[in-house]
Amino acid sequence: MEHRFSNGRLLRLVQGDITRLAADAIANAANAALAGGGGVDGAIHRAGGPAIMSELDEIRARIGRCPAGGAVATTAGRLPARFVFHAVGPVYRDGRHGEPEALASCYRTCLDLAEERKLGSLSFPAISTGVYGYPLNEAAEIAVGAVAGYLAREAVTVHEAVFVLFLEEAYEAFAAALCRWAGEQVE
Ligand code: AR6
Repeated sequence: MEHRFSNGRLLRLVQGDITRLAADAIANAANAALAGGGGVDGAIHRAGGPAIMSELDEIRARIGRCPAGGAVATTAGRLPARFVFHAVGPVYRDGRHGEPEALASCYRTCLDLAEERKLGSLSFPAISTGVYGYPLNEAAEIAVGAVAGYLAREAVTVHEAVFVLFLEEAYEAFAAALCRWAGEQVE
């Protein structure tokens, strides 16, 4: 499924493994310690190789932890991309502890990192919807709202953003959120 904005930018949804899809940058669902882990984080480090962790070691030595809502950039190693943006999603409690703002900020920070590097394409997993327990429908609404709102602006260098959803239920939730978002826009 895809949505083309009136400024020509494209938002796509794909079901699959984010490490297999080429993009200028791939977003990762990381943790505040930038220490690697399971889920999509494990898959990205496995496929990208040790160069990613050695760059994260340097970043950690410089800045310590990365707060929820933030992201840091590294090489993509062997992945079919130039950069990985390690975004730290919020751990879901009840949605009233800043989780929606932190989740939206993850996506926007990655888009800012892409803009700073003048990149054309960026792929995202469904941040926080695995181990961090964010309810899928709420997370989809926030993710689609943040990325679509960003792409709809004029003069962004990112011409294509792709949500790569591992599970069918995640794909369905994001597709429903994108339909709703598109239906609410008056172009
Ligand atoms: N490609 C795309 N999406 C994937 C892949 C893949 N290869 N593998 C899993 N997913 P999670 P979180 C989906 O748990 O909730 C890690 O240990 C998965 O189905 O990876 O943000 C980190 O180090 C789910 O929808 O990330 C942190 O400690 C989504 O990716 C913690 O987990 C996110 O699930 C972060 O938790």
